[in-house]
Amino acid sequence: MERTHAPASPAVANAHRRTLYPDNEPFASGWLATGGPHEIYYEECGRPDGRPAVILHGGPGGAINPTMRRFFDPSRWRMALFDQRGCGKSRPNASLEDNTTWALIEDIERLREHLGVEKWCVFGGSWGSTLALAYAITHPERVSALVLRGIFLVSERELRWFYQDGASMMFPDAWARFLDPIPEAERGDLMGAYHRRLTHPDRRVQARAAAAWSQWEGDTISIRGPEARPAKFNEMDFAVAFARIECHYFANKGFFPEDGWILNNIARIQNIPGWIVQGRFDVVTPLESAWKLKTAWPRAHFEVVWDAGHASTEPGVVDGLVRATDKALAL
Ligand code: STX
Repeated sequence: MERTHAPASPAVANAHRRTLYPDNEPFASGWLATGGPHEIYYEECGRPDGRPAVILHGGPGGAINPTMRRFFDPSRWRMALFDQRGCGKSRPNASLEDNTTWALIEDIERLREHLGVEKWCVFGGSWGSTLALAYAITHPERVSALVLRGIFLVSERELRWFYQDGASMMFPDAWARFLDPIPEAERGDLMGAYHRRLTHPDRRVQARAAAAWSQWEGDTISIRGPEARPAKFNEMDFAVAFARIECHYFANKGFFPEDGWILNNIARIQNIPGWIVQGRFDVVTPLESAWKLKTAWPRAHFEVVWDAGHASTEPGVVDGLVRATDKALAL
């Protein structure tokens, strides 16, 4: 196993770390029809004749943002980014209709065909890693490499850790805010209690639950803790789509046919080159899942960042991911 060097302080470590590529603007964007109720917003960034990559955001329900264009060298890659069903600029907003992992995988294929790409590097963190793995397992011939961060397998164990009992012990302050909208009598099944509220016909009930749900994730995402909650988790439009879609997917256990489906089918991606970058102190998607993945997929490079939590912008995580996308160019 590779570890990033652990010097006396993050400041010393950061002096040796790669940083994001410069900000860049899409050279194309649009909405892709799905044949059903959803239209998918996508962007193409970098170089039109560059090496193809697709960037999958987290959540689910999290949406793309301009920082996500900066993990690949824009002078060498052709990046495709899209907002998954119901979130970001995809339409209709916050819709749970026909919104499943398998529908998202079909959207990736639809976008690939629309862009005339044969095979691409698939990049994703957190839920983006889940979706990348599920896509690669179902369409291995379309994947040239996988670059993954904050590995999330949507197992019952991970969901219980983050939404019922586990992470609560490390963030009792943030956890108290997560519990607040739910009466004591319903706290034995927080996922169920939140699901009822997030699918409630009264938008005010949805909004209150969505704010608390989203803030819980924002408070736990960075190694710097609740004080570093990113501003978007406080924005109501973001929070409602994020919370409704996440809870819908997790109440349905990711729509996987069985717990452990990704690891049970890992043989399908044995020959795909991969990079896994994982924060040691990731509380949202603890290291155990990345460890299980790299054990089952020995071909993948595995890097644990000693001073990082879950966020893609933790300096050591950026460093690992940027080095990985550079290496993927040499394939
Ligand atoms: N959700 C994990 C996840 O995929 C349980 C995720 N966490 N935060 C994000 O995604 C965003 C950064 C996209 C908001």
